Amino acid sequence: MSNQISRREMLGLGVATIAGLGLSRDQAQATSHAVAGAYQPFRGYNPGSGSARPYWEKSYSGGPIDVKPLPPVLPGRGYRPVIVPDGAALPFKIVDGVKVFHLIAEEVDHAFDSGLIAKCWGYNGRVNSTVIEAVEGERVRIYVTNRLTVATSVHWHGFNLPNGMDGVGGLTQPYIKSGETVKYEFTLRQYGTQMFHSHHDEMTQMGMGMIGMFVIHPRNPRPEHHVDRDFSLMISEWAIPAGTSRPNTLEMTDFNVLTINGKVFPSTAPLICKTGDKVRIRLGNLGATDHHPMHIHGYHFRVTATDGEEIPLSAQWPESTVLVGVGQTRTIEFISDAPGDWAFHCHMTHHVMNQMGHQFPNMVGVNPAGLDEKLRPLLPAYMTMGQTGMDMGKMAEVMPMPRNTISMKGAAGPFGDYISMGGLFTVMKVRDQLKSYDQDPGWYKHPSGTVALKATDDELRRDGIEISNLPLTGAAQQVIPKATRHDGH
Ligand SMILES: [Cu+2]
Repeated sequence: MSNQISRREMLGLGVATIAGLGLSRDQAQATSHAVAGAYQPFRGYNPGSGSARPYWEKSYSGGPIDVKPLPPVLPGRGYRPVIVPDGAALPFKIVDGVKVFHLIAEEVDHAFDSGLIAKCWGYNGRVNSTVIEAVEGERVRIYVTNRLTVATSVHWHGFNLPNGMDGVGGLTQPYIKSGETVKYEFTLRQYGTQMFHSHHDEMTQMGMGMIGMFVIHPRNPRPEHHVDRDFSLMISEWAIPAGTSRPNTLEMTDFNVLTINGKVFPSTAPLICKTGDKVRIRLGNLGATDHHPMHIHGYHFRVTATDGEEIPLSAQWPESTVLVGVGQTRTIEFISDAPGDWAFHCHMTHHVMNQMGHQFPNMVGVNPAGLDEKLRPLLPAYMTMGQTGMDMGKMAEVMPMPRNTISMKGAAGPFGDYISMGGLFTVMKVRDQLKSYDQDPGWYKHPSGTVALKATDDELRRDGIEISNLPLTGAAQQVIPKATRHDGH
């Protein structure tokens, strides 16, 4: 009995909780159908901030639907627009106090990289990188014109909205048929990083590129909402066999093109910051199958929002890798106080490869001496690959590739060596001085003595590191023929 709460105690607890929130029983039981006048902006979960919402509330759907919207806000006036590397925000106009957008679903010849162009589907001429931006409390009207040859619909992912605006083709609305224009309209009763995507034949349509970010800025930003750099990055994955130019949306596991805002490294635009900036990166994942542990070098960040909902300061996780699952958004924030060229990438090693990085026999550790010479008379372009791993960023330069194909990875780096990365990889460039955020500052110039370089003989001698007498151990002992061994055995 001592471990159980009696019914009387439970009732007492209920009354105390309701009293603590300053609500009457009637208010606490109010439903979303109650009309509540003008929309009340959310003032945050943090204690002491005069929160309009209790930490946990009965309704998690944004409260009453029938609220009077608040006036529209212009970019640069009430909010600072997000930065969309390799993309852009959708333009809007204001008609009678409503923000009006026009989304156009269409086929796009999309360049993942200068070497790979494919017929994809997207919105307003872009693939994965058209962002809709608005402000909490606004009324938005979004016309969707379908210029595809098949029906579609648009789902507003993570939104608290009337059911008939939810965009599930066949369930909450008729399809948007080819050539038709459909009108969505609702009031934004929340803020945060949300997304939108086709919700008809998802496997095909999302796989062809019909996804995007939808950023809702807070109506009354608190000081902690201010950032200097606010990046919006949408992650996706594609199966485009080498030499072809149309994504294979039937593929379920073997993706060979992994993108940030529709681009693969080295074509992903760098994230340019000044030393000391407060940086926010909004990450969304609407790929088919894979979750992506996105990792930053040189820093730890705080995860400040999940699926667009803010995390109270006391519950924020410090991390250097955040898992962005399919259908999720994660918002991370940090101060860019360490200058340099910092890698920011998915930590699944197969996700930092481009095309051509799969479907070869495993040759690691195999000595194929003479094999290439023997086979060349039969197969002039033959080259055994992978016996020392896949350190072949320059492959495109030394072997012929099918047309419309990008090499599996790699870009010329500042030291003459290739950066052996592709896919879900970008570089955050932090500089003490910047001419402009819009201009790539080039490679970082490291202060003298701060780069890992080949050790000198003097250094080795000083620290007693013997190289010439190193006994061979483990695998090296087994692989290297006896005649070449120098350890006297
Ligand atoms: Cu990944």
